[in-house]
Amino acid sequence: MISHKEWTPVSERFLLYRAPEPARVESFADDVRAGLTVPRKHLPPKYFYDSLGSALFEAICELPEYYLTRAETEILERYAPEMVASVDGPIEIVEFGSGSARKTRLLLEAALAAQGRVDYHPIDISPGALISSASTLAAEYPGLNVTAYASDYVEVLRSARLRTSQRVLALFLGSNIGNYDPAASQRLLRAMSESFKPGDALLLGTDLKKDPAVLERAYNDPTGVTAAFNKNVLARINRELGGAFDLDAFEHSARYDGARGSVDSFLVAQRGMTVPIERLGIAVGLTAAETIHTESSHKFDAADIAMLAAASGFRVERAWTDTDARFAVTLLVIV
Ligand code: AVJ
Repeated sequence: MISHKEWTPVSERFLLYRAPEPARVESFADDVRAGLTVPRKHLPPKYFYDSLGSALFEAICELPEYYLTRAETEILERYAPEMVASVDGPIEIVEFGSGSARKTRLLLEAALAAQGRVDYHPIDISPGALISSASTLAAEYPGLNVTAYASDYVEVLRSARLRTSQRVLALFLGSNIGNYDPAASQRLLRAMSESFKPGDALLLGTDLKKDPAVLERAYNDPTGVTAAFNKNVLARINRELGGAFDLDAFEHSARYDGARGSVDSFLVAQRGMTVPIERLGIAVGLTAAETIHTESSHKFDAADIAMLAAASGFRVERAWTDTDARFAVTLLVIV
């Protein structure tokens, strides 16, 4: 049953879907309870992105150490028209994790140049970031028709809300896929290949495997922006769930694990403590040096990408990299 309260016509060419607030608070509460009441504590990285967390991530993208965004932007600046031309149009664009949409513009402009009008469906967990970027884009490009979804990706894919009729070019940029472990990334891409049609395409942005020192530097900036981003998930538990975390009692840690191929981020308790979380009716006990795993950022090579594609209903059509081969954008087509 689709409730009309979930849809807001923000402007003439911008329609917004918002997952109901109680459901969103509930799933945050459930995931925090599930992650902090087990021996190996963990929190899902999607909860970094409230409006402060999204702003901190934007700041991360400006860090000299965090080369990912610049490398991907370089690729799109050079190849966006070629990418769009690689798919039989007319296309509509579905974007998973649109964020500030700076890179998306390059693809939207290429599609608008090719066909004049474009339906654009951004999906993002952060309503604030989504609304501000989608309304800017709708105002700026008269040929753009925006239907935005403030929701979890899988929820949108599994529901009947996302309706596409033309050839779909889906975008999953920024190495956001890196936050999923191999089994979960296969499930997510499988959900995409099953929601769209054979011949529809996905542009997948992936950070590439490289010197571990370079990878670790990207997640351990000396200005402490990444540490603040990581700790923001605890700040969110304090704000939204009545938690009592002392953020100063945690240290940010990020290490490359070569066997897993991921930079794994943790919050490390600097002393033993008991932290009540009022709205959950629990108190979380941590020992000195105990860790909370907050994020894994998987890194890829061409074989990893080919394997992921084959396991989830896609084939690799083409790939583009930046001049230093740090990052890849791969065009996958649904078979
Ligand atoms: C947005 C998930 C791609 O893993 O590189 C940046 C998030 N975390 N610095 C990443 C992030 C710490 C980022 N992704």
